[in-house]
Amino acid sequence: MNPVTPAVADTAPHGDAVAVAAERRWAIVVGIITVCLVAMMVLTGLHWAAMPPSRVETINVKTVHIEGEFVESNLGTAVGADGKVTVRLIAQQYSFQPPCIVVPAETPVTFRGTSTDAIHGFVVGTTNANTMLIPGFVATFTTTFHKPGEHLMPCHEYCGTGHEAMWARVQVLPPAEFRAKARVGERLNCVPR
Ligand SMILES: [Cu+2]
Repeated sequence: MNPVTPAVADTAPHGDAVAVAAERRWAIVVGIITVCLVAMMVLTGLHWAAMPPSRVETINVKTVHIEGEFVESNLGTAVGADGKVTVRLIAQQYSFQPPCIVVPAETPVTFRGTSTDAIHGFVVGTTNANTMLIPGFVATFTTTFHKPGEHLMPCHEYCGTGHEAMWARVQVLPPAEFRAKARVGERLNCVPR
């Protein structure tokens, strides 16, 4: 009499049942994940359809260099009479103007930017400052840099053969140091002269 045979005969159907149960559990998990993803797509789609972007600001790309807000003398960091800090910049193949941007820490900073040629974009280091720059449109957002320091600001939209060399620097200064440098009506940058 072989004692092993009945044991094998016993475990074989049992093993099948375990495998089937495990497969069923995973199928249910995958089904739940799929349903959640589709629900997210539908809900965000409906949400954005119901709430389009609140503002679209256009600009004439042919005259952006020679008149209006983005002429060269107006680029850089401006401090308004009300103390509000605005950074104006232009992206073009393959640089940002100004290539070194100076901002205060712990202060809301509004960025306004556009592109003169292709689609560009930028992200400031590991902060949440991040936008696309599209010819003919003004991109704007307001953010606060919490710590003084220096960040790299690379172009993050592939814009041509020089894309990888397209970046600027952002210097975040302690608020007092920034205020000491800033004059109302002047445009600040940290480009070495
Ligand atoms: Cu670019």
